[in-house]
Amino acid sequence: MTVETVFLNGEFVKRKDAKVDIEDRGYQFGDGIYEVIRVYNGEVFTMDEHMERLYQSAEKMKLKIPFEFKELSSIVFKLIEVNEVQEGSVYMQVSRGISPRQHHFPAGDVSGSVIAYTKEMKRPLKQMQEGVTAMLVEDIRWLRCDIKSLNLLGNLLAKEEAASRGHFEAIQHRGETVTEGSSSNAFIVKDGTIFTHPATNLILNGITRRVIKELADKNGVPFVEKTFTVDELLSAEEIFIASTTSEVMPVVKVDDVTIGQGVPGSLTTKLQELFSKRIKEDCKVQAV
Ligand code: DCS
Repeated sequence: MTVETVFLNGEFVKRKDAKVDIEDRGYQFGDGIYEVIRVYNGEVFTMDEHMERLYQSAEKMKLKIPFEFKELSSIVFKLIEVNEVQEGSVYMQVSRGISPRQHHFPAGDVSGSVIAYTKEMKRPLKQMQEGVTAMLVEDIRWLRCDIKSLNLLGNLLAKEEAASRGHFEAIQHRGETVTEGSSSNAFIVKDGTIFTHPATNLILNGITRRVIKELADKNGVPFVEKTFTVDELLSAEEIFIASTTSEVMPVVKVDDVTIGQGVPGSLTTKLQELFSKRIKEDCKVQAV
């Protein structure tokens, strides 16, 4: 097996040689941003959308990414090439850099730290076919969930609570309103219409969510960005979650409540097919 190459602050190095400073603000404060990008058949899926969101997150955090869009994109392409990734993902992170620990931002000459690495990963086909279970968890996160920030403690606590009880995902809610999963967006189907939380500061506007909206619009499936309640979730005809790694993932049970017939719903299955077709078109892979 080849030794994995990673990108660290301007250099391609072997993973074992990639060392991070203890006063990196990403490490100390979670003061940074990240993206997870999917690779199918050696090709990057929705690359520009992910890169654009990274720069948008940076702007919202007043963080300067020390590379131009094109430079950073070519770093991602090079990593995939040297590590010969066929099916996998790229993780990319930018922190506010290294400076003596202090809460306020360092002076302008401190450059952001950029890291990126690749990972082999199969599509979760079995779970996509059978569906997964989820647990409802109160959303205790901050009010800027639109920023893909390294600060994920709220998400981690939610996921841990769900995972420790054997669930695939935590579906979070602020009071009566369902927001999103701990690492995914959440959708319900009601009277043949897909509902999902609008892209406000309370959720991350997922790239997968945007692809699903585009596919729904193109194929005459009603798609409405409108909040829904916990009760509406539990009485939905279908539920699915979506993310870069989970794609379109049916949820067949929430807590003790079986959703629909307890199997992936027909609209969810249709969206999975459309999504697979889109992957095939963009990355030249076989559809499932
Ligand atoms: N909401 C949250 C809180 C997320 O963390 C993610 C993805 C999404 C929604 C879905 O966004 P994408 O469709 O753009 O992936 N989280 C990434 C993560 O942390 N691991 O995998 C995906």
